[in-house]
Parts: sequence; C-alpha cells; structure tokens
Amino acid sequence: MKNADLEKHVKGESLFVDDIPEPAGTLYAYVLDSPIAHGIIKSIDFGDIKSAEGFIDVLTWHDIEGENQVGGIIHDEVLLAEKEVHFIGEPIAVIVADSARNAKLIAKRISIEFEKLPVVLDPREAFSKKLLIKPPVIFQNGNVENAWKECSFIAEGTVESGGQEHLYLETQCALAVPKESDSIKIYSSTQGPTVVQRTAAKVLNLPMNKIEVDVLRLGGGFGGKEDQATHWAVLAALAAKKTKRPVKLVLSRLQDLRVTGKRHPYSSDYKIGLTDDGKILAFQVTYFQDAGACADLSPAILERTLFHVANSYHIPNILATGISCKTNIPPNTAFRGFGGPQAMFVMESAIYNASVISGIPVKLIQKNNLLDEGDEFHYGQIAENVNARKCWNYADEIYSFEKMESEVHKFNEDNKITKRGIAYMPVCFGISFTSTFLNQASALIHVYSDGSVGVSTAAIEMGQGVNAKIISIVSQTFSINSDKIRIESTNTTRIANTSATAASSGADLNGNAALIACKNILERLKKSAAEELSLNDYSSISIKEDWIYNKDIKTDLSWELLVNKSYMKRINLSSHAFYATPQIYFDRTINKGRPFAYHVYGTAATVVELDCILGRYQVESVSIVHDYGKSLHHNVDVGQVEGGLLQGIGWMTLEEIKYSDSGDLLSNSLSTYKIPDIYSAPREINIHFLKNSENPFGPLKSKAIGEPPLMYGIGTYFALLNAMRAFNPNVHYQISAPLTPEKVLLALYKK
Ligand code: MTE
Ligand code: LUZ
Ligand code: MOS
Repeated sequence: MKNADLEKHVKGESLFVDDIPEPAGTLYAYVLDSPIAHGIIKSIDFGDIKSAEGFIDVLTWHDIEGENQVGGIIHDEVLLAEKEVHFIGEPIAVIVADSARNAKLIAKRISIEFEKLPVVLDPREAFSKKLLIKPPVIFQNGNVENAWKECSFIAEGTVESGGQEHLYLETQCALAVPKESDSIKIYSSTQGPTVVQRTAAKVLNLPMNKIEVDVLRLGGGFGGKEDQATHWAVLAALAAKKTKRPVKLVLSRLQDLRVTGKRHPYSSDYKIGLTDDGKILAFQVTYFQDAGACADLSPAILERTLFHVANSYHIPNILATGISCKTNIPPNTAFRGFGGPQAMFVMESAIYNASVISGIPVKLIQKNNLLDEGDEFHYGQIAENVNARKCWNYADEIYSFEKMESEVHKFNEDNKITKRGIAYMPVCFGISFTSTFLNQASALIHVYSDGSVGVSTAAIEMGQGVNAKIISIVSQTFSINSDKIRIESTNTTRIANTSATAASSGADLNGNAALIACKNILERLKKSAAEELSLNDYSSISIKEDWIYNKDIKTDLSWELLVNKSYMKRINLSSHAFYATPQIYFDRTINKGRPFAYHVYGTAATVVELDCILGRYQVESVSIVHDYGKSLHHNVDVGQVEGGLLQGIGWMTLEEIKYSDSGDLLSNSLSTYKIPDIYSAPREINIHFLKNSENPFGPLKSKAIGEPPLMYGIGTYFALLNAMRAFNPNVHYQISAPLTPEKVLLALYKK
C-alpha cells in the first residue's frame, strides 16, 4: 500500500519536465512580461538584441499564425499582448536563445513604452465601474423575502477571504519538440493535456492531430495547472514551430509567483435568518469574486461557489448572487475546492454571527440544520445517501465533543493569557465537474504476452496518488500482483479528448474507464481459460492472486501461462474503454438539475491555543471523521486528508497575498508569503473514516477525496475566534481571512 512513486521520489529518480534529457539543438525561451498593471503599448524597442550573445529569435503576437487566444470559457485572453496590457506579468514577447540565462539577459535589453491607464484592484470597485467578466448569476430556492418575517433572529455582515498561492514544487514548464510534417510533441506540466493540445492547435493554426501532448507527472498542481499550464506550453510550441528546433520554457519561482493566477479572493455580503430553536430559515448572499484581468476558469469557479452556498446544511430559502469582477491582477484560477471553500467560509461566518446575536451555540445551529436524506439542495438535486449527520455523530462518539469542550473550558479557567478555542466544521462537497460534458474519461489497457500490463488513462499524477489508485483497481479486477502493472504517461495520442484531472474526479472517471477495460479483457481471458480446460462455459472460471481457478479449484494455468496461450490463439489482449458519469445534468436557464453524481461528507473538530500577548497560536488538534466510501488506497486517502487540511489551515491563517497599489505582487517570495510548515501543522491530527460507506458511482465503491478535506481548515478560523473571545468577550472582530497573528493581536486590544 505504498504510493507508486514513493521510492523514485525519495531517490530523486522521478522525472519531471526539466529532467527530460534535452534533444540535440534544444533552445531556451524566456517570456518578457508586462511591468505595468494596465496600459497601452506605445512602442517596443528591441535595440541591438540580434547581436546579443546566444540570440536566436524573438516572437511577438505578430508571429502567431492562428488565433492569438487562450481563453477557454470566454475568449477574452490573448496569449501575447497586442495593444493593451491588463496585469503585471501579462506575456508580451518570447526571447529564444542558446541558454536560459542568455534568453533572460537579452530580455533586459528590450524596452517598452507604455501609456498608463487606471488600475482597479478591488472587486467591489470593479463592480461599481461595471467591469464584469460576465453578468451576475443567481441561484435561488424558496422565497427569502417571505421567510424573513418568520425569523426570530436575523444577522447580517460582510466576509472577506483572501487569495492563495498554489506553490506547486515544480514551476510551470514545457518542452516542445518539432516532429515530421509540421507536427509538434509537447511535454507539459499540465493537469489538462487536451486543453494544451486544443489551444496549441488553435494558436499555431494546426489540426489537433498534429499536436501530441505528453505528461509523465507533475510536481504538484492543486488547480494551478488546470488552465494555466497552457500558456507556457503553447509559447514553447510557437517558438519550436518558428525556429524548427526543440524549445524549453521553465518559469523561475519568482516569475511563476508574479505572473500566474491564484485562488480567488472574495468579498461577500450575507443575511441569515433563524427561528428561536436555531433552524436556519433563510440565507441571502452576494459574492464579489476577484477574477483578475481575464475570465480563465472564473465563471465555473463562481458557479461552484453558488452550488456550495449552504455547505452541509439544508436551508429552505436561499437567494445567492455571484458577481465575477474584473481587476488588474493576473487572472485567478482553479485552486483545490474551486470556489467551494469561499462559499463555505461565508456560511460558517453567518452561523457564527447568528450565534452571537441569538445566544444559540454555533454547534447547535450546525447540528440542527445538517442535511438529511431526501432534502432538496437549492439547485434542485435531491440528497441521497447523505452521510452528514453520520459523520457528525460518529465524530462526537469517538472524540466526545463534550469532553473536548470541557477540557478547553478548564484550560481557559486555569490560564489567563493563553486561551484555547474549539470549533466544528461539517463539510459537504459535490463530486462531478459542474460542466456536465467534462465528466467523461477513457482508458487503454494492454496485457503484454509476458503477462505484464500497461495502463493509459487521462489521469494526471500530481502527487495525489491517482496512479496508485488505478493500479489498485487493475490489480483487484484482474487479481494480479500490482508489480505487474505499469501506469504509462498521459498522452493525447493514446487517450484523446481528456478532461483535466480536476474536480477531485480523476480516480473516479479514469478509474471507472480502467475498470471497464479490465473487465473486457478479463472476459476474453476467462473464455480462453475455459477452452484450455475443455469447459463449455467460463462462468466457473476465476482468477485469484495470479492463478486461474475452476470452481474454486486451482488449475495448472498461471496468469502468465493463460496470457501467453491466449496470445498464441490470437485473442485480443488490449481494450480501450470509455466512461461517462450517468444521471447527471444541469439546466442553466433555471439553475436546477442533478449536477453531482454524489457528495462527500465529513466533520472536523479543531482546538487551538492562542498566546494573547504575542498573538501567536498553535493548532492543538484537528479530529476528523471523513467519508471516503470504500477506499481504493487507505494511505493515499489519509495523505490527501492531511494535505488538504494543512492547505486549508494555511489559507485561513497564514497565507496572505498582497499587491501594491500599482498591482505589483508584494508577497512574491517565501520570505513574504508564509505557507504552513511543520511548526504550523496541528500538534495532533486524528482521522477516522466513516464505516460501512459505499458509493455506487465510484470505482469499486470508492469516493473522491482530493478537494473536500481542505475545507476542514475553515474550522481553525472559528476556533481562533473563540480563543480570542475567551480572552476578551467583547473583542471587536471583522471576519476577514487569513487571520494572521498580527490581525489577532490588533483585534484583541482594539478599543
Ligand atoms: N494532492 C497533491 N499531492 N498534489 C496536488 O496537486 N491537487 C488537488 C488534490 N490533491 C493535488 C493533490 C486537487 S486541486 C485536485 S482537483 C485533486 O487532487 C485531483 O486529483 P484527483 O482527481 O485524482 O483526486
Ligand atoms: N474544474 C472544472 C473544477 O472545470 N469544473 C469543476 O466543476 C471543478 N470543480 C472542482 C475543481 N475543478
Ligand atoms: Mo483541482 S482545483 O480541481 O485542480
């Protein structure tokens, strides 16, 4: 039960794009990007670069033979700036040289004259100036206006949540190699090989069958390479096509931080109404999403925000408005949770303030309103196989909330300047791409004549262990040892029309496709075995641990022997299979449907300790019950819960993205942008999985796991707020994440 890559990673033997041996004649590209956040390009002076050491070529938008366009959902993003620039970091020219160093040095000799235009950095300001990515989107059910009249308590407020840097270890990079007849092979660090292929074809004016994209693995993606690996791959391909030589483009960490998009900051207004016994009757919310300068995936992310308005609760009256605002920062993009965390943070903030106003404990409001079987989500889906209450109750049973609370209470009575706080965080996350058409995948499986197996799918391995899960599926289905199974690179010539590995559905979609392919081959092998054993039908044949059984009696056939005999009989030992998630649909004219195959549930209880003199804090413990269905790989799933939690804690407490007034990223290094390290990790992480949970939509009854655990981190915010209020019950607070130590300190002593 080890992650398939573990040993290679530890020995440093795993290959990433920058490790691929470079073909002879490889050139190196450097991207010259905009130093200003908004303006008109008046002129570009290339000076004497042609005589510079190592100079090979320079490309601008004039060198694009196809369309200068990389926008996927909305066609509003040029690959190379033409007349106007809209954010610091917008690519303007590509310098190609004999070394990466020379390419960068040459770029310094180019000077650009701009006419500056006004810079907008605040989403609400953008909204007031009508700078929108698209018209606002509304999701609603019931009638909030009628419901307010029935409410005993109404709370209103504003919630801010900040951006988040992906900080994948491997920066954005690509290697493009020209092949025969104008075709190009691109090695890219992307979550979406087909997005790269399609965009390269469009920009280079080639049919898609002349672009081959190959991905071995990523050094992390976290959503940052769902859409934004494309630019660099296409730029490398453009340069390779023009120079007719291989071109490599690797962003430095600084450039990667400066020019790529991050999690979307949100600024939101809410109003929540409760009955006296703490039932949430109505919730109204407006989200101002800071999209940055172009759409990228923002509309889809905003939509997922609107799906997750109510987190894990059933609220009969909801009116939610999402507004995607255009500002002059790099286009923000997918990040683990994809707009869901932003919605859930607002929901939990609303409950917190409703509790302050009503005196009803947060825990009671949460528990009273958890989703139940048969409840209708505000987007029309009926909740089935709901595990919200099961996770909550099981967590209460094994961790004892009351005991945890009394320990916190006792600690606070015994200590004057350090205080503890506890908070609960239930999570409900919808699984499936909300754009229904993306929920498809295929697999190509070869059983070679020696019995070894090669598996290709659309899944991209980025550290999340999808390869280990697919190996587990193939190994269980064939009942052969996992060391016979090899996962191939993800390649668009083997697997076409791939959806990005995203939306936590990589293992679901590709695993299901692999399962079908295995079953196809298995059936042929069983028929072949029946023939070998002179049986009339193959229903009594089974394979167990690399050996063939008839009526549970061991035969003389091993897996290898059966495979070889089948090959000699000219039986097809390969299968290409396709999977599309059944039953899902969504009608955007009314924003109702059944967008998700199923939901993932869980509950976390978080205890923090706060030093009220220094403002420093420590997460003491996070105790989780998570619903992973019937796990494909327990250790991988534990790793995903821990990693997601840490990333969520970072977003809520430490990671602060700052731009200057002119739109320059100030938090542009690891000394100014703090991510969680071993010292900021919880002292104790307890993870229990819900028992007896099976998921009819997951391969071998498993559930997706990648994104949902990030949202357990939201509990940390409210645990901290409770610790602050234990020190100073009248503490003046404004809900604004991240709750950094300096913000804590300022709030504690504000008069
Ligand atoms: N885990 C690691 N180690 N590295 C990653 O880049 N990405 C996350 C999550 N876990 C990521 C990760 C995100 S954003 C998603 S959508 C899922 O993994 C994608 O993989 P899956 O669909 O196979 O779960
Ligand atoms: N990407 C996407 C996603 O295109 N659609 C989604 O619904 C989604 N959800 C989570 C993460 N990425
Ligand atoms: Mo994950 S944000 O779906 O790549």
